[in-house]
Amino acid sequence: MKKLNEQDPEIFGLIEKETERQNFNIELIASENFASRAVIEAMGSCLTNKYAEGLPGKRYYGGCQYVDIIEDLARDRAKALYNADWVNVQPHSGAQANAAVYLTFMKPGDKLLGLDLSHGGHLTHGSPVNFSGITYEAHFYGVGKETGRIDMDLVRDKARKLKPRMISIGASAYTRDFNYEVFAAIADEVGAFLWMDMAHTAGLIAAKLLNDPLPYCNVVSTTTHKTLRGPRGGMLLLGRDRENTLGVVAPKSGRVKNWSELLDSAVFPGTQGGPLEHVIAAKAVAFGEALQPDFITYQKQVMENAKSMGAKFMELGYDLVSGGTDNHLVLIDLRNKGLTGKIAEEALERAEITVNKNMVPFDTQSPFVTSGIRIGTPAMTTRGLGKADFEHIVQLIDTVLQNPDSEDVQAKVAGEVRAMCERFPLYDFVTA
Ligand code: DSN
Repeated sequence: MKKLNEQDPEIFGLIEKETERQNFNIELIASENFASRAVIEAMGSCLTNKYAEGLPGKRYYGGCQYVDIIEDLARDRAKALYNADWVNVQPHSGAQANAAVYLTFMKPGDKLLGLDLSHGGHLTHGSPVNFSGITYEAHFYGVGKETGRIDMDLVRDKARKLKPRMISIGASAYTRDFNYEVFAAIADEVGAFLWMDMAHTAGLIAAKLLNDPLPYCNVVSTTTHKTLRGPRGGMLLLGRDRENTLGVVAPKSGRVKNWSELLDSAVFPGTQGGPLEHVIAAKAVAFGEALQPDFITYQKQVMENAKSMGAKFMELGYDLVSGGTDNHLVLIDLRNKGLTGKIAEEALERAEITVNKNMVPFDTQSPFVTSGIRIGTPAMTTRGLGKADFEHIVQLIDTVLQNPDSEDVQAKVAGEVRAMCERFPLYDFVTA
């Protein structure tokens, strides 16, 4: 980044600081990861200059011969990764992918049934402060108080009562797998569309370590930067097997269009303008990486690390929502430790350990304070940490949380964090 340093030392200096932060913090935000150098190089390319509204072979601009090939490669690799019938790699983010889902399957005022945000759901699944909750009539299912797991009887009862137009699955703070077969049976019974937002678990699903939603859902959306370890962005997918029981008539022509056409139009021109071809190239690179055998090894390690971390936390008396994990994260209810999520997040940050405060089911605190923290393994597993390292991290976290006001403890732990990060080098190229 020599040129950037010469031309704009202010921005360069801040990127340098952020690189340093990423290199020497223990990064445990469950939705974050470290993209490879190849992915970052593709994102930093001249493809950012190109307008390419439309799809490969059907663009509104000339000069698209190379971005067409790149976008086709991204689509083909994604299809191979998920055994999908169709994908759209243009959504700028997960929220944009989800906007296209709504535009395709719902009309304003239609009913949605999704997982409650405070039980692990996502803002775009009907929260009243999000376009999804503002535009559609959102209703929620949640987890059982005792089990911490989604209560499928509750989902069925609510679905029967409400007759929603769409049922959403997917979460940002849920530690168990989903039973898509049961969700699909409920959706079929009440005549609802079924949508899975697999943003958090896309990498684990690609590695076939979690159940596959594609055969059961009418549509699947995702981000590409979490467990999937690509660039920041979104994607939509259709499976091969799901029989679509409800037809959609295109608003203008009156012609019954197939789902892929409707979803493509919902992305562009429905909700977006020009696609980010530099990010699409980086998605293609990341999907290429995910098709390699070592990606499965990585995802297995992500899961094993999360399980070990969860077991260690429980050994130290922490209360894990649902009593453990099937995926890449643990959700800790800190009430038995007399702490809030806010206090824990801030104390850990001073010790160079990054987590996020998180609502836990049936939380008694506000979203700005919360009773929990969410901790994920994808990023530090990318750096090469294994089971024993994660158990050591739990010890460090416990040391900080036992003394959340002690600057001495935080400084001592920060020293250990730095030593650990030095053993697992990350980026030396971003500002080199
Ligand atoms: N913000 C993401 C997360 O942290 O889970 C979801 O979009």
